[in-house]
Amino acid sequence: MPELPYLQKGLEHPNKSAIIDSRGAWTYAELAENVDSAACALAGAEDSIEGERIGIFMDPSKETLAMFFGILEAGGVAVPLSIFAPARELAYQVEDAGLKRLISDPTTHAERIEETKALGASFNVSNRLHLLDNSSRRSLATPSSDAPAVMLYTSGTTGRPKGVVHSHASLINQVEVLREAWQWHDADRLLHCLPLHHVHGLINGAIGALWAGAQLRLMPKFDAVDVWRTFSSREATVFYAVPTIYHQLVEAWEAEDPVVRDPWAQGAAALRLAVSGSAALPETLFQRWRLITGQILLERYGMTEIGMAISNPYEGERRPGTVGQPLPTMDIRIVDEDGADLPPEQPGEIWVRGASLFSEYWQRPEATRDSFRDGYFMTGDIAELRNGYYRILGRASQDIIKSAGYKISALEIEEQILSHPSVSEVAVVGVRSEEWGEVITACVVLRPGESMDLKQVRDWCSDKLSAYKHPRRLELRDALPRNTMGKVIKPQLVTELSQS
Ligand code: MCA
Ligand code: AMP
Repeated sequence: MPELPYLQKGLEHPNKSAIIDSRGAWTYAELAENVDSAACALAGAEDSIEGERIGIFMDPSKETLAMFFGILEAGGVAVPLSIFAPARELAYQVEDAGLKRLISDPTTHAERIEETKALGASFNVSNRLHLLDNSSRRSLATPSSDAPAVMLYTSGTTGRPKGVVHSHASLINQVEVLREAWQWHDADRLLHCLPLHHVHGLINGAIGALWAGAQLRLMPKFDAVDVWRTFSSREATVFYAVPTIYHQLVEAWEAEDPVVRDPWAQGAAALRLAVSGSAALPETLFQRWRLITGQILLERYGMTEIGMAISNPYEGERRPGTVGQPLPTMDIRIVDEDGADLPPEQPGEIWVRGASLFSEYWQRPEATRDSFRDGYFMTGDIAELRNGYYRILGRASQDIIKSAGYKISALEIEEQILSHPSVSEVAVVGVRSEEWGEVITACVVLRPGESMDLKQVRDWCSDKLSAYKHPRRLELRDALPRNTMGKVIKPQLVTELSQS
Protein backbone atom coordinates (compact mmCIF):
# COMPACT_ATOMS: atom_id res chain seq x y z
CA MET A 1 0.00 0.00 0.00
CA PRO A 2 1.39 3.43 -0.86
CA GLU A 3 2.70 5.34 2.15
CA LEU A 4 1.88 8.72 0.63
CA PRO A 5 -1.59 10.11 1.38
CA TYR A 6 -2.72 10.78 -2.22
CA LEU A 7 -4.86 7.63 -2.54
CA GLN A 8 -5.78 7.26 1.12
CA LYS A 9 -9.38 8.35 0.79
CA GLY A 10 -10.00 6.11 -2.22
CA LEU A 11 -8.45 3.14 -0.46
CA GLU A 12 -11.12 3.33 2.24
CA HIS A 13 -13.17 1.60 -0.48
CA PRO A 14 -10.52 -0.41 -2.32
CA ASN A 15 -12.93 -2.01 -4.76
CA LYS A 16 -14.40 1.28 -5.88
CA SER A 17 -13.59 2.38 -9.42
CA ALA A 18 -10.69 4.86 -9.46
CA ILE A 19 -9.73 5.47 -13.09
CA ILE A 20 -11.46 4.65 -16.36
CA ASP A 21 -9.66 5.13 -19.65
CA SER A 22 -10.23 3.96 -23.22
CA ARG A 23 -8.77 0.55 -22.40
CA GLY A 24 -10.64 -0.23 -19.19
CA ALA A 25 -10.93 0.51 -15.49
CA TRP A 26 -8.90 0.14 -12.30
CA THR A 27 -10.21 0.05 -8.77
CA TYR A 28 -8.36 1.96 -6.06
CA ALA A 29 -6.75 -1.33 -4.95
CA GLU A 30 -5.52 -1.99 -8.49
CA LEU A 31 -4.25 1.56 -8.85
CA ALA A 32 -2.37 1.32 -5.53
CA GLU A 33 -0.87 -2.03 -6.53
CA ASN A 34 0.38 -0.58 -9.79
CA VAL A 35 1.76 2.48 -8.01
CA ASP A 36 3.67 0.19 -5.64
CA SER A 37 5.03 -1.86 -8.54
CA ALA A 38 6.24 1.20 -10.37
CA ALA A 39 7.76 2.73 -7.21
CA CYS A 40 9.68 -0.44 -6.32
CA ALA A 41 10.87 -0.98 -9.88
CA LEU A 42 12.08 2.63 -10.08
CA ALA A 43 13.85 2.39 -6.72
CA GLY A 44 15.63 -0.86 -7.66
CA ALA A 45 17.82 -1.87 -4.73
CA GLU A 46 17.54 1.54 -3.06
CA ASP A 47 15.20 2.77 -0.34
CA SER A 48 14.49 5.98 -2.19
CA ILE A 49 15.45 7.74 -5.39
CA GLU A 50 15.50 10.96 -3.35
CA GLY A 51 14.97 13.98 -5.55
CA GLU A 52 15.62 12.20 -8.86
CA ARG A 53 13.64 13.89 -11.59
CA ILE A 54 11.96 11.38 -13.88
CA GLY A 55 10.17 12.34 -17.08
CA ILE A 56 6.78 10.92 -18.03
CA PHE A 57 6.17 10.96 -21.76
CA MET A 58 2.93 9.05 -22.17
CA ASP A 59 -0.60 9.51 -23.47
CA PRO A 60 -3.18 10.10 -20.72
CA SER A 61 -4.05 6.70 -19.21
CA LYS A 62 -4.36 4.78 -15.96
CA GLU A 63 -0.74 3.73 -16.36
CA THR A 64 0.41 7.36 -16.73
CA LEU A 65 -1.03 8.15 -13.31
CA ALA A 66 0.42 4.97 -11.80
CA MET A 67 3.81 6.17 -13.04
CA PHE A 68 3.22 9.62 -11.62
CA PHE A 69 2.38 8.36 -8.13
CA GLY A 70 5.06 5.65 -8.42
CA ILE A 71 7.75 8.29 -8.91
CA LEU A 72 6.43 10.23 -5.92
CA GLU A 73 6.26 7.13 -3.73
CA ALA A 74 9.85 6.25 -4.61
CA GLY A 75 10.90 9.71 -3.40
CA GLY A 76 11.41 11.17 -6.87
CA VAL A 77 10.11 14.22 -8.69
CA ALA A 78 7.67 13.60 -11.53
CA VAL A 79 8.24 15.71 -14.65
CA PRO A 80 5.22 15.22 -16.94
CA LEU A 81 6.17 16.15 -20.49
CA SER A 82 3.83 17.28 -23.22
CA ILE A 83 3.07 14.51 -25.70
CA PHE A 84 2.65 17.24 -28.33
CA ALA A 85 6.20 18.57 -27.92
CA PRO A 86 8.57 18.18 -30.86
CA ALA A 87 12.00 16.62 -30.24
CA ARG A 88 13.74 19.99 -29.81
CA GLU A 89 11.49 21.03 -26.92
CA LEU A 90 11.86 17.60 -25.34
CA ALA A 91 15.63 17.71 -25.64
CA TYR A 92 15.63 21.10 -23.92
CA GLN A 93 13.49 19.83 -21.04
CA VAL A 94 15.48 16.61 -20.64
CA GLU A 95 18.64 18.64 -20.35
CA ASP A 96 17.20 21.46 -18.22
CA ALA A 97 15.58 19.08 -15.74
CA GLY A 98 18.60 16.76 -15.76
CA LEU A 99 16.43 13.76 -16.58
CA LYS A 100 18.35 10.51 -16.61
CA ARG A 101 15.22 8.44 -17.04
CA LEU A 102 12.10 8.93 -19.07
CA ILE A 103 9.09 6.64 -18.76
CA SER A 104 7.30 6.03 -21.99
CA ASP A 105 5.23 3.66 -24.00
CA PRO A 106 7.58 2.56 -26.76
CA THR A 107 4.76 1.56 -29.09
CA THR A 108 3.42 5.12 -29.38
CA HIS A 109 6.25 7.62 -28.97
CA ALA A 110 9.39 5.72 -30.03
CA GLU A 111 10.07 7.92 -33.03
CA ARG A 112 10.06 11.21 -31.09
CA ILE A 113 12.26 9.66 -28.43
CA GLU A 114 14.78 8.62 -31.07
CA GLU A 115 14.70 12.12 -32.61
CA THR A 116 15.26 13.60 -29.15
CA LYS A 117 18.26 11.35 -28.58
CA ALA A 118 19.59 12.24 -32.03
CA LEU A 119 19.72 15.86 -30.86
CA GLY A 120 22.24 14.84 -28.21
CA ALA A 121 19.91 14.38 -25.23
CA SER A 122 21.16 11.48 -23.15
CA PHE A 123 18.65 9.51 -21.05
CA ASN A 124 17.38 6.00 -20.52
CA VAL A 125 13.89 5.03 -21.51
CA SER A 126 11.94 2.92 -19.03
CA ASN A 127 9.14 0.95 -20.61
CA ARG A 128 6.02 1.51 -18.54
CA LEU A 129 5.00 -2.14 -19.06
CA HIS A 130 8.19 -3.39 -17.41
CA LEU A 131 7.68 -1.06 -14.46
CA LEU A 132 4.22 -2.43 -13.82
CA ASP A 133 5.27 -6.03 -14.29
CA ASN A 134 7.17 -6.11 -11.01
CA SER A 135 6.12 -8.50 -8.27
CA SER A 136 8.84 -7.69 -5.70
CA ARG A 137 6.97 -5.01 -3.76
CA ARG A 138 8.36 -3.71 -0.46
CA SER A 139 8.22 -0.63 1.75
CA LEU A 140 10.22 2.39 0.68
CA ALA A 141 11.30 5.48 2.60
CA THR A 142 8.47 8.03 2.69
CA PRO A 143 9.54 11.45 1.38
CA SER A 144 9.12 14.40 3.74
CA SER A 145 6.27 16.82 3.08
CA ASP A 146 8.62 19.59 1.97
CA ALA A 147 10.43 17.34 -0.52
CA PRO A 148 9.87 18.20 -4.18
CA ALA A 149 7.12 16.13 -5.80
CA VAL A 150 6.43 17.52 -9.24
CA MET A 151 7.99 19.87 -11.76
CA LEU A 152 5.92 21.51 -14.51
CA TYR A 153 7.32 23.61 -17.32
CA THR A 154 5.93 27.07 -17.86
CA SER A 155 6.76 29.96 -20.18
CA GLY A 156 7.74 33.38 -18.89
CA THR A 157 8.69 36.81 -20.12
CA THR A 158 12.38 35.92 -20.19
CA GLY A 159 14.35 33.02 -21.63
CA ARG A 160 13.22 29.46 -22.24
CA PRO A 161 10.47 27.70 -20.26
CA LYS A 162 11.26 27.20 -16.58
CA GLY A 163 10.62 24.16 -14.37
CA VAL A 164 8.21 25.05 -11.56
CA VAL A 165 8.78 22.79 -8.55
CA HIS A 166 5.98 21.99 -6.09
CA SER A 167 6.51 20.05 -2.87
CA HIS A 168 4.21 17.34 -1.52
CA ALA A 169 2.90 19.86 1.01
CA SER A 170 1.98 22.28 -1.76
CA LEU A 171 0.33 19.57 -3.87
CA ILE A 172 -1.69 18.32 -0.94
CA ASN A 173 -2.74 21.81 0.04
CA GLN A 174 -3.88 22.52 -3.52
CA VAL A 175 -6.14 19.47 -3.77
CA GLU A 176 -7.43 19.70 -0.21
CA VAL A 177 -8.42 23.35 -0.62
CA LEU A 178 -10.36 22.53 -3.80
CA ARG A 179 -11.95 19.43 -2.23
CA GLU A 180 -13.41 21.55 0.51
CA ALA A 181 -14.20 24.66 -1.52
CA TRP A 182 -15.99 22.79 -4.32
CA GLN A 183 -17.44 20.10 -2.03
CA TRP A 184 -15.86 17.09 -3.67
CA HIS A 185 -17.02 13.71 -2.36
CA ASP A 186 -16.24 10.13 -3.21
CA ALA A 187 -19.42 9.67 -5.25
CA ASP A 188 -18.16 12.26 -7.76
CA ARG A 189 -17.05 11.31 -11.26
CA LEU A 190 -14.79 13.73 -13.11
CA LEU A 191 -14.83 13.80 -16.89
CA HIS A 192 -11.23 14.69 -17.76
CA CYS A 193 -10.11 15.93 -21.18
CA LEU A 194 -7.18 18.27 -20.39
CA PRO A 195 -3.48 17.62 -20.90
CA LEU A 196 -1.70 16.02 -17.94
CA HIS A 197 1.37 18.27 -17.97
CA HIS A 198 -0.29 21.38 -16.49
CA VAL A 199 -1.79 22.27 -13.12
CA HIS A 200 -5.37 22.36 -14.43
CA GLY A 201 -5.43 18.82 -15.85
CA LEU A 202 -2.88 17.18 -13.57
CA ILE A 203 -3.33 18.70 -10.11
CA ASN A 204 -6.86 20.11 -10.02
CA GLY A 205 -8.24 17.36 -12.26
CA ALA A 206 -6.48 14.02 -11.94
CA ILE A 207 -4.87 14.28 -8.50
CA GLY A 208 -7.82 16.26 -7.12
CA ALA A 209 -10.38 13.63 -8.12
CA LEU A 210 -8.30 10.76 -6.72
CA TRP A 211 -7.55 12.72 -3.54
CA ALA A 212 -11.30 12.95 -2.96
CA GLY A 213 -11.69 9.18 -3.52
CA ALA A 214 -13.80 9.96 -6.58
CA GLN A 215 -13.77 8.41 -10.05
CA LEU A 216 -11.59 9.82 -12.83
CA ARG A 217 -12.70 9.24 -16.43
CA LEU A 218 -9.83 10.05 -18.80
CA MET A 219 -10.54 10.93 -22.41
CA PRO A 220 -7.54 10.45 -24.70
CA LYS A 221 -8.16 13.88 -26.24
CA PHE A 222 -10.88 16.52 -26.10
CA ASP A 223 -13.70 15.78 -28.51
CA ALA A 224 -16.87 17.87 -28.24
CA VAL A 225 -19.32 15.13 -29.26
CA ASP A 226 -17.73 12.57 -26.92
CA VAL A 227 -18.00 15.04 -24.04
CA TRP A 228 -21.69 15.75 -24.74
CA ARG A 229 -22.40 12.00 -25.02
CA THR A 230 -20.70 11.37 -21.69
CA PHE A 231 -22.83 14.09 -20.10
CA SER A 232 -25.97 12.62 -21.56
CA SER A 233 -25.15 9.12 -20.33
CA ARG A 234 -24.80 10.61 -16.80
CA GLU A 235 -21.29 9.20 -16.44
CA ALA A 236 -19.91 12.44 -15.02
CA THR A 237 -20.84 14.69 -12.12
CA VAL A 238 -17.96 17.17 -12.44
CA PHE A 239 -16.30 18.76 -15.48
CA TYR A 240 -13.21 20.99 -15.66
CA ALA A 241 -12.28 22.87 -18.83
CA VAL A 242 -10.75 25.98 -20.36
CA PRO A 243 -13.03 28.59 -22.01
CA THR A 244 -12.02 27.41 -25.52
CA ILE A 245 -13.46 23.99 -24.73
CA TYR A 246 -16.76 25.47 -23.47
CA HIS A 247 -16.85 27.53 -26.67
CA GLN A 248 -16.35 24.43 -28.83
CA LEU A 249 -18.99 22.53 -26.84
CA VAL A 250 -21.51 25.32 -27.37
CA GLU A 251 -20.75 25.44 -31.11
CA ALA A 252 -21.06 21.66 -31.44
CA TRP A 253 -24.38 21.74 -29.56
CA GLU A 254 -25.80 24.54 -31.70
CA ALA A 255 -24.85 22.68 -34.88
CA GLU A 256 -26.92 19.63 -33.88
CA ASP A 257 -30.51 18.63 -34.42
CA PRO A 258 -32.77 19.03 -31.31
CA VAL A 259 -33.35 15.27 -31.21
CA VAL A 260 -29.65 14.78 -30.61
CA ARG A 261 -28.81 17.85 -28.59
CA ASP A 262 -31.71 17.92 -26.11
CA PRO A 263 -30.46 14.86 -24.21
CA TRP A 264 -26.97 16.37 -24.29
CA ALA A 265 -28.20 19.52 -22.56
CA GLN A 266 -30.19 17.50 -20.02
CA GLY A 267 -27.04 15.51 -19.24
CA ALA A 268 -25.02 18.69 -18.70
CA ALA A 269 -27.81 20.10 -16.55
CA ALA A 270 -27.40 17.11 -14.24
CA LEU A 271 -23.71 17.87 -13.54
CA ARG A 272 -22.99 18.82 -9.95
CA LEU A 273 -20.26 21.25 -10.98
CA ALA A 274 -18.68 22.66 -14.15
CA VAL A 275 -15.54 24.77 -13.69
CA SER A 276 -13.84 27.14 -16.12
CA GLY A 277 -10.31 28.42 -15.74
CA SER A 278 -6.81 28.96 -17.18
CA ALA A 279 -8.02 31.98 -19.19
CA ALA A 280 -10.75 34.61 -19.00
CA LEU A 281 -14.26 33.24 -19.52
CA PRO A 282 -16.13 35.70 -21.75
CA GLU A 283 -19.44 36.76 -20.21
CA THR A 284 -21.25 35.87 -23.44
CA LEU A 285 -19.98 32.31 -23.18
CA PHE A 286 -20.99 32.14 -19.49
CA GLN A 287 -24.52 33.14 -20.59
CA ARG A 288 -24.65 30.81 -23.62
CA TRP A 289 -23.68 27.85 -21.44
CA ARG A 290 -26.29 28.83 -18.88
CA LEU A 291 -29.00 29.08 -21.53
CA ILE A 292 -28.23 25.64 -22.92
CA THR A 293 -27.60 23.71 -19.71
CA GLY A 294 -29.05 25.81 -16.90
CA GLN A 295 -25.57 25.44 -15.32
CA ILE A 296 -23.79 28.38 -13.78
CA LEU A 297 -20.13 27.92 -14.58
CA LEU A 298 -17.76 28.36 -11.66
CA GLU A 299 -14.82 30.48 -12.77
CA ARG A 300 -11.59 30.50 -10.80
CA TYR A 301 -8.07 31.92 -11.18
CA GLY A 302 -4.71 30.23 -10.82
CA MET A 303 -1.21 29.90 -12.17
CA THR A 304 1.42 27.17 -12.43
CA GLU A 305 3.49 28.82 -9.69
CA ILE A 306 0.64 29.34 -7.22
CA GLY A 307 -1.95 26.65 -7.93
CA MET A 308 -5.50 27.94 -7.49
CA ALA A 309 -5.71 31.28 -5.69
CA ILE A 310 -9.15 32.84 -6.24
CA SER A 311 -12.48 31.18 -6.90
CA ASN A 312 -16.12 31.99 -7.28
CA PRO A 313 -18.13 30.35 -4.50
CA TYR A 314 -19.59 26.86 -4.77
CA GLU A 315 -22.57 28.09 -2.82
CA GLY A 316 -23.42 31.74 -3.27
CA GLU A 317 -23.36 33.97 -6.29
CA ARG A 318 -21.02 33.04 -9.16
CA ARG A 319 -20.57 36.37 -10.82
CA PRO A 320 -19.75 36.40 -14.57
CA GLY A 321 -16.59 38.29 -15.56
CA THR A 322 -15.08 37.72 -12.11
CA VAL A 323 -13.03 35.02 -10.42
CA GLY A 324 -14.56 35.39 -6.97
CA GLN A 325 -12.69 35.57 -3.68
CA PRO A 326 -9.38 34.22 -2.30
CA LEU A 327 -9.38 30.49 -1.58
CA PRO A 328 -8.51 29.35 1.97
CA THR A 329 -4.75 29.45 2.75
CA MET A 330 -4.19 32.03 -0.03
CA ASP A 331 -3.45 35.65 0.73
CA ILE A 332 -4.06 38.09 -2.14
CA ARG A 333 -2.95 41.69 -2.57
CA ILE A 334 -3.56 44.15 -5.40
CA VAL A 335 -0.61 46.53 -5.52
CA ASP A 336 0.69 49.48 -7.50
CA GLU A 337 4.09 49.67 -9.21
CA ASP A 338 5.79 50.39 -5.88
CA GLY A 339 4.21 47.40 -4.20
CA ALA A 340 1.76 49.50 -2.14
CA ASP A 341 -1.73 48.08 -1.53
CA LEU A 342 -4.48 49.58 -3.65
CA PRO A 343 -8.05 50.16 -2.49
CA PRO A 344 -11.00 48.34 -4.12
CA GLU A 345 -11.83 49.33 -7.71
CA GLN A 346 -8.24 50.37 -8.42
CA PRO A 347 -6.47 48.05 -10.88
CA GLY A 348 -3.04 46.75 -9.93
CA GLU A 349 -0.86 43.64 -10.01
CA ILE A 350 -1.95 40.53 -8.11
CA TRP A 351 0.54 39.40 -5.48
CA VAL A 352 0.00 36.03 -3.80
CA ARG A 353 1.25 34.27 -0.70
CA GLY A 354 0.06 30.96 0.66
CA ALA A 355 0.44 27.24 1.16
CA SER A 356 -0.07 26.28 -2.51
CA LEU A 357 2.93 28.23 -3.77
CA PHE A 358 5.81 26.58 -5.63
CA SER A 359 9.20 26.05 -3.98
CA GLU A 360 11.46 27.29 -6.77
CA TYR A 361 12.18 27.59 -10.45
CA TRP A 362 14.41 24.60 -11.05
CA GLN A 363 18.06 25.64 -10.92
CA ARG A 364 17.21 29.32 -11.31
CA PRO A 365 17.72 30.85 -7.87
CA GLU A 366 17.87 34.33 -9.29
CA ALA A 367 14.61 34.01 -11.22
CA THR A 368 12.98 32.55 -8.09
CA ARG A 369 14.24 35.43 -5.97
CA ASP A 370 13.21 38.04 -8.53
CA SER A 371 9.66 36.71 -8.70
CA PHE A 372 9.00 37.47 -5.01
CA ARG A 373 8.78 40.71 -3.08
CA ASP A 374 8.01 41.05 0.62
CA GLY A 375 7.24 37.32 0.69
CA TYR A 376 4.61 37.58 -2.06
CA PHE A 377 4.81 36.04 -5.54
CA MET A 378 4.29 38.70 -8.21
CA THR A 379 1.95 37.16 -10.78
CA GLY A 380 2.20 39.74 -13.59
CA ASP A 381 -1.62 39.67 -13.81
CA ILE A 382 -3.61 42.87 -13.45
CA ALA A 383 -6.84 42.77 -11.46
CA GLU A 384 -9.21 44.82 -9.37
CA LEU A 385 -11.53 44.09 -6.47
CA ARG A 386 -15.04 45.29 -7.23
CA ASN A 387 -18.04 44.72 -4.95
CA GLY A 388 -16.20 41.95 -3.14
CA TYR A 389 -15.26 40.00 -6.29
CA TYR A 390 -11.88 39.96 -8.05
CA ARG A 391 -11.87 40.73 -11.76
CA ILE A 392 -8.85 39.81 -13.93
CA LEU A 393 -8.14 42.61 -16.38
CA GLY A 394 -5.19 41.22 -18.32
CA ARG A 395 -1.45 40.83 -18.05
CA ALA A 396 1.19 43.44 -17.35
CA SER A 397 3.36 42.12 -20.19
CA GLN A 398 2.29 41.63 -23.78
CA ASP A 399 5.04 39.09 -24.21
CA ILE A 400 2.78 36.46 -22.63
CA ILE A 401 -0.04 35.10 -24.76
CA LYS A 402 -2.90 32.92 -23.54
CA SER A 403 -4.32 30.83 -26.35
CA ALA A 404 -6.66 27.86 -25.84
CA GLY A 405 -5.71 28.01 -22.14
CA TYR A 406 -2.00 27.56 -22.88
CA LYS A 407 0.48 30.15 -21.64
CA ILE A 408 2.85 30.99 -24.47
CA SER A 409 5.94 33.20 -24.59
CA ALA A 410 5.88 35.55 -27.58
CA LEU A 411 9.66 35.83 -27.27
CA GLU A 412 10.15 32.09 -27.70
CA ILE A 413 8.19 32.18 -30.99
CA GLU A 414 9.95 35.36 -32.16
CA GLU A 415 13.34 33.72 -31.62
CA GLN A 416 12.39 30.83 -33.92
CA ILE A 417 10.81 32.96 -36.65
CA LEU A 418 13.76 35.33 -36.62
CA SER A 419 16.05 32.42 -37.45
CA HIS A 420 14.24 32.07 -40.83
CA PRO A 421 16.55 33.37 -43.59
CA SER A 422 13.78 35.49 -45.21
CA VAL A 423 12.87 37.33 -41.99
CA SER A 424 14.39 40.66 -41.05
CA GLU A 425 12.19 41.63 -38.04
CA VAL A 426 9.35 39.98 -36.15
CA ALA A 427 6.93 40.74 -33.34
CA VAL A 428 4.52 38.11 -32.05
CA VAL A 429 1.35 39.24 -30.27
CA GLY A 430 -1.95 37.77 -29.10
CA VAL A 431 -5.07 39.16 -30.76
CA ARG A 432 -8.35 38.82 -28.84
CA SER A 433 -10.65 36.01 -29.93
CA GLU A 434 -13.93 34.77 -28.47
CA GLU A 435 -12.97 31.15 -29.15
CA TRP A 436 -9.22 31.03 -28.44
CA GLY A 437 -8.82 33.83 -25.90
CA GLU A 438 -5.98 35.18 -28.00
CA VAL A 439 -4.80 34.16 -31.46
CA ILE A 440 -1.03 34.01 -31.94
CA THR A 441 -0.21 36.54 -34.63
CA ALA A 442 3.22 37.01 -36.20
CA CYS A 443 4.01 40.45 -37.63
CA VAL A 444 6.94 40.04 -39.96
CA VAL A 445 9.19 42.39 -41.91
CA LEU A 446 10.82 40.41 -44.72
CA ARG A 447 14.29 40.89 -46.18
CA PRO A 448 14.22 42.64 -49.55
CA GLY A 449 12.90 40.49 -52.38
CA GLU A 450 11.63 37.70 -50.06
CA SER A 451 8.07 36.39 -49.76
CA MET A 452 6.32 34.31 -47.11
CA ASP A 453 2.88 32.93 -46.25
CA LEU A 454 1.34 31.54 -43.06
CA LYS A 455 1.94 27.94 -44.09
CA GLN A 456 5.65 28.62 -44.53
CA VAL A 457 5.86 30.18 -41.07
CA ARG A 458 4.04 27.24 -39.54
CA ASP A 459 6.17 24.71 -41.42
CA TRP A 460 9.29 26.50 -40.18
CA CYS A 461 8.02 26.27 -36.59
CA SER A 462 6.84 22.67 -36.84
CA ASP A 463 10.02 20.93 -35.67
CA LYS A 464 10.91 23.72 -33.23
CA LEU A 465 7.77 24.48 -31.23
CA SER A 466 4.67 22.61 -30.03
CA ALA A 467 1.73 23.09 -32.39
CA TYR A 468 -0.15 25.23 -29.86
CA LYS A 469 2.68 27.79 -30.13
CA HIS A 470 2.48 28.10 -33.91
CA PRO A 471 1.19 31.40 -35.32
CA ARG A 472 -2.37 31.24 -36.65
CA ARG A 473 -2.16 34.55 -38.39
CA LEU A 474 0.60 36.29 -40.36
CA GLU A 475 0.86 40.03 -41.01
CA LEU A 476 3.51 41.21 -43.44
CA ARG A 477 4.64 44.77 -42.72
CA ASP A 478 7.12 47.24 -44.18
CA ALA A 479 8.16 48.21 -40.66
CA LEU A 480 7.18 47.56 -37.03
CA PRO A 481 6.07 50.43 -34.79
CA ARG A 482 8.94 51.18 -32.38
CA ASN A 483 9.41 53.66 -29.54
CA THR A 484 12.42 55.96 -29.18
CA MET A 485 14.33 53.15 -27.45
CA GLY A 486 13.77 50.96 -30.53
CA LYS A 487 11.37 48.62 -28.68
CA VAL A 488 8.37 47.35 -30.67
CA ILE A 489 5.17 49.00 -29.45
CA LYS A 490 3.11 45.84 -29.07
CA PRO A 491 -0.05 47.52 -27.70
CA GLN A 492 -0.23 49.57 -30.91
CA LEU A 493 0.16 46.44 -33.04
CA VAL A 494 -2.57 44.66 -31.07
CA THR A 495 -4.94 47.63 -31.48
CA GLU A 496 -4.31 47.78 -35.23
CA LEU A 497 -4.72 44.03 -35.67
CA SER A 498 -7.91 43.94 -33.59
CA GLN A 499 -9.47 46.44 -35.98
CA SER A 500 -8.41 44.72 -39.21
C1 MCA B 1 -5.83 24.89 -32.36
N1 MCA B 1 -6.34 25.64 -33.34
C2 MCA B 1 -6.18 26.94 -33.02
C3 MCA B 1 -5.52 26.94 -31.77
N2 MCA B 1 -5.33 25.66 -31.38
N3 MCA B 1 -6.50 28.09 -33.65
C4 MCA B 1 -6.20 29.28 -33.06
N4 MCA B 1 -5.57 29.33 -31.86
C5 MCA B 1 -5.22 28.20 -31.20
N5 MCA B 1 -4.60 28.29 -30.02
C6 MCA B 1 -7.00 25.17 -34.54
C7 MCA B 1 -6.09 24.26 -35.31
O1 MCA B 1 -5.31 25.01 -36.23
C8 MCA B 1 -7.08 23.39 -36.02
O2 MCA B 1 -7.62 24.10 -37.12
C9 MCA B 1 -8.18 23.21 -35.02
O3 MCA B 1 -8.08 24.34 -34.15
C10 MCA B 1 -8.02 21.96 -34.17
O4 MCA B 1 -6.69 21.92 -33.71
P1 MCA B 1 -6.21 20.91 -32.61
O5 MCA B 1 -4.76 21.03 -32.39
O6 MCA B 1 -6.79 19.55 -32.91
O7 MCA B 1 -6.92 21.53 -31.38
P2 MCA B 1 -7.55 20.75 -30.26
O8 MCA B 1 -6.82 19.48 -30.05
O9 MCA B 1 -9.03 20.71 -30.51
O10 MCA B 1 -7.19 21.63 -29.00
C11 MCA B 1 -8.02 22.56 -28.50
C12 MCA B 1 -8.03 22.38 -26.96
C13 MCA B 1 -6.56 22.32 -26.47
C14 MCA B 1 -8.73 21.11 -26.58
C15 MCA B 1 -8.75 23.58 -26.40
O11 MCA B 1 -5.85 23.46 -26.93
C16 MCA B 1 -6.43 22.17 -24.98
O12 MCA B 1 -6.50 21.07 -24.44
N6 MCA B 1 -6.20 23.26 -24.23
C17 MCA B 1 -6.08 23.25 -22.79
C18 MCA B 1 -4.75 23.72 -22.33
C19 MCA B 1 -4.62 23.62 -20.81
O13 MCA B 1 -4.94 22.63 -20.18
N7 MCA B 1 -4.17 24.69 -20.20
C20 MCA B 1 -4.04 24.76 -18.76
C21 MCA B 1 -2.75 25.46 -18.44
P3 MCA B 1 -7.87 23.43 -38.54
O14 MCA B 1 -8.93 22.43 -38.25
O15 MCA B 1 -8.32 24.56 -39.38
O16 MCA B 1 -6.56 22.83 -38.91
S1 MCA B 1 -3.03 26.80 -17.38
C22 MCA B 1 -2.98 26.18 -15.86
O17 MCA B 1 -2.83 25.02 -15.63
C23 MCA B 1 -3.28 27.24 -14.80
C24 MCA B 1 -2.69 26.85 -13.50
C25 MCA B 1 -4.77 27.43 -14.65
O18 MCA B 1 -5.20 28.51 -14.18
O19 MCA B 1 -5.49 26.50 -14.98
P1 AMP C 1 -0.21 29.10 -16.45
O1 AMP C 1 1.05 29.77 -16.18
O2 AMP C 1 -0.25 28.30 -17.69
O3 AMP C 1 -0.49 28.36 -15.24
O4 AMP C 1 -1.31 30.20 -16.64
C1 AMP C 1 -1.64 31.06 -15.61
C2 AMP C 1 -2.22 32.31 -16.17
O5 AMP C 1 -3.49 32.04 -16.76
C3 AMP C 1 -2.49 33.36 -15.14
O6 AMP C 1 -1.33 34.08 -14.81
C4 AMP C 1 -3.55 34.20 -15.83
O7 AMP C 1 -2.94 35.11 -16.71
C5 AMP C 1 -4.33 33.17 -16.62
N1 AMP C 1 -5.58 32.77 -15.98
C6 AMP C 1 -5.85 31.66 -15.25
N2 AMP C 1 -7.14 31.65 -14.88
C7 AMP C 1 -7.71 32.77 -15.36
C8 AMP C 1 -9.02 33.34 -15.32
N3 AMP C 1 -10.04 32.73 -14.73
N4 AMP C 1 -9.22 34.54 -15.92
C9 AMP C 1 -8.21 35.17 -16.56
N5 AMP C 1 -6.96 34.69 -16.65
C10 AMP C 1 -6.71 33.50 -16.06
